[in-house]
Order: sequence, then structure tokens, then C-alpha cells
Amino acid sequence: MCLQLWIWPFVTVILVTCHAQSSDKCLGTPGIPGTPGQNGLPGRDGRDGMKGDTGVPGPMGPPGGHSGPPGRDGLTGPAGTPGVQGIKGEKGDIGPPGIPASLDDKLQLQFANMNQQIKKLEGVLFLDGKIQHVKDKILATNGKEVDFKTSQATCEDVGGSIATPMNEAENSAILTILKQYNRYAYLGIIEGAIPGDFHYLDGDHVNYTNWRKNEPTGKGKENCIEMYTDGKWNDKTCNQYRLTVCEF
Ligand code: MMA
Ligand code: CA
Repeated sequence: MCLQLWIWPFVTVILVTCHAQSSDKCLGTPGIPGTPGQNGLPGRDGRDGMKGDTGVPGPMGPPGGHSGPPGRDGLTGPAGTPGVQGIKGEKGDIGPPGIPASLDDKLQLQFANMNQQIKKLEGVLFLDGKIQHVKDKILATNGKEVDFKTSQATCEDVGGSIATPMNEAENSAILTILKQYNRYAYLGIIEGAIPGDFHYLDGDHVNYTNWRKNEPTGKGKENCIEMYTDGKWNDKTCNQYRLTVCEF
């Protein structure tokens, strides 16, 4: 501010000199600029500025007085691991006598309904070619070819036994399955100690046979029986791979 104040007169003097030269009426030389004046009094206060930004939070104060009341309980945690099993209790008293099942109408109705359901399921399986039935006997295969022992074990494992035709109807039911798969199957009949003497697996002597002409021919060397795809029987070694057919 001060600098600008004393430069102005100086510039004015230079301009005056310039005019004087062009008009030819100027005589003396310009004087020396005076010394700068003293600073003026301070101006009035300006208007208030805009509100500043919020300051940063101050440091945490010292701990307060007493601690507050306890908070509420948290959520229930996951179930713990089961404990060890307790020791078995004493045997209870014998219950009151019930009525015989044959006189229990409710039970008899349940049996009748169950049998009806089972018959329906048999119908579905038969339609699908999965089972054959002759009277109360059901015949089925798993489609696998194995030796005699494996076939026998497979059937027993599922609560049945290897197919054993006791009459022509049963022989035909097994044959139906063999034709579907175009395979031979072992039957549940084996040779005893005497060559040519065949018996069921429970030891009973056979009372129905359907040998092919000239069979059996093994003379004690072919201890199992296979059924051909025409329903005829042949005595055969037991280690061949034959279709597993079970009866239930
Ligand atoms: C095979 C074997 C026998 C069967 C004869 C019939 C050669 O042996 O399957 O068990 O009796 O064939 O020709
Ligand atoms: Ca034979």
C-alpha cells in the first residue's frame, strides 16, 4: 500500500516533462520525489467470515464414575456334543394281556390293506417284466452272470434262494426270464455223493426234473444243473458264469 502511494507522484512528473518537451515551454528540471508519508490508521474490522469446518474429535476423557448395570443375556449357543449312553434300566413289568391278533379287527384290517398294497406293487413289477410269479412264488434276476456259489449267496443275501423249479409252471416262469436275457441259469439242485443222484439244497431228493435227452451225463463230474433257453436241464460244472435267478 505504501509503495503505491509514493510511486504515483513520480510517474506524474515524468509525464509532465514529456509534454513540456513537445510544446517547448518547459524550463526547470523536475524536483526530487518527496519522502513517503506516514502509514494511515488501521481500517475498520471487516464483516464476519463464513462458518469454518467442524474440528477433529478431541481425545477420550478420563474414566467416568460408577460402571453401569449389566447388559442383557446373549443369544443361545449351539447344542453341545451328546453325552455318553447311560446304563440300561431294569426290566419293566409284564403288560396286561392283549387280545389274539386273529380277533383284533383293527389289526386284521391293517393286514388286509398291506396285502392289497403288496399285490399292487407286484402288479407294477410284473408289468415292467421285473418279476415272474407262480402261485406264492416270485422269481427275479439281477441280470448278472456268476458261478453257482455266488449266485446262491446273492439270492440268500436278499432273503431269497436260488431258483428251484418244483413243477412245470415254476420251470416255465424261470424260462421266461432266461429268454428275456438269452442266458442259461443254475438251479438250486446239486449232485450228491452218488453220481446221478441229485437233491435240493435242503437235502431233499428231487421230485420234479426236466432233463434234456441223454442228460445227466457228468457221472459225478458235473455237480450243478443249468437250465437252457428251452427250459431243459443239463448237469454242469459249478464254475461257469450263469444268470442269477432267485426265488422268493
Ligand atoms: C458239454 C457239457 C455237458 C453236456 C454236453 C452235451 C461236452 O460237454 O455242457 O454238461 O452234457 O456238452 O453235449
Ligand atoms: Ca451234462
